[in-house]
Amino acid sequence: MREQLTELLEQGRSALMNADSAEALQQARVALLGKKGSMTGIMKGMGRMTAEERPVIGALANRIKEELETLFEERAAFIEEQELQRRLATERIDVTLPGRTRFSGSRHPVTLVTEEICDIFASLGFGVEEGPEVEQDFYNFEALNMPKDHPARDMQDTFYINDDVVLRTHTSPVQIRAMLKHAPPVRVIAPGTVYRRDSDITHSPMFHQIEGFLVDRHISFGDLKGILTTFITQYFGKNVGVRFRPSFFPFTEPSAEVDIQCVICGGGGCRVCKKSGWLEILGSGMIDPEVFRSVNYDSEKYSGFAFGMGIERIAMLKYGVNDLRLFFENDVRFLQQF
Ligand code: 2NL
Repeated sequence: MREQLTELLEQGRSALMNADSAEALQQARVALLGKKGSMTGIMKGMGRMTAEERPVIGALANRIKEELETLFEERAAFIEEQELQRRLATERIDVTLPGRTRFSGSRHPVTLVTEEICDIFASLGFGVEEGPEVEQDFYNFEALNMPKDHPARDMQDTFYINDDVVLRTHTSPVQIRAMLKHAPPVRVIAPGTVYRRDSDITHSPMFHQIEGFLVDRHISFGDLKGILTTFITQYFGKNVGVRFRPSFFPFTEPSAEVDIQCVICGGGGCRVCKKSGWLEILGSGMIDPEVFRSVNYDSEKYSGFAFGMGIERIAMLKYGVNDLRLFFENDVRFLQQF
């Protein structure tokens, strides 16, 4: 066995030293020292040895094993170094190559306008609130002075989930929830996605709105005009003309629609303003006492105003977009411009 072991050392040394790749070296190591390798084969003979011989041969086998392991490590380091030198000699990095262009995303114009408008109202002390898009009849209609037989609840306009659940048709239900949550004084702005059964060139079944309201003691129509005029001059510029026109909403009395001087023609009359010189951008009014009754606000003690606007419409005016459908097609050539 002694001879077998020294023979193994010699064979092993030349096998390891002749290996010229990491794979060949690993194979040689397994053949020598692996579970089914030569060393294991030789050691099976240990059983036939005398008690005196066994420790001597055992010690020799261990030394040879260590020697082979050391040879393996040295050869592995050598092969690795050789491979590194080969790559350094043959590979080149061309530092003049142009970098890879990455496309960075940009915010959707509807998101941009929503953020800008919320920022202005936040600076006026309004808190931003959100709520569910699938809404109960009570919050979307009933609490807003639109009882079951009200024409605005027509199946023509509303997506019904069932008799009592709808896709919200405006963000007013968020405000009803805010009133039920907070006692006056309170001012809240509610941006979000809304749904109506309407689809043609100028109507999308899914669009976006911002509504807001303010309730406190002694709030008058003058406060409504002041806050909305401040918002408009901040958003469209301080020289833009503003006018308030009488209107009607079930949830406000009195109500007013708000126009700005046409941002396209400056008031002279063009296609966008249909020759009138004015563009409608907001609906508003003093909150109806019926709404206060639904949310347990005391209308003897408190008054307030509310308003709403369509975001896509504002975005079209602000950025000169002439087709509503561009907002929903998500063509990057359109979106990249913002
Ligand atoms: C429009 C008109 C408006 C409101 C929305 C409102 C909400 C509550 C109570 C009273 Cl909780 N009013 N919202 C009031 C007037 C007009 O929106 O043209 N929107 C696009």
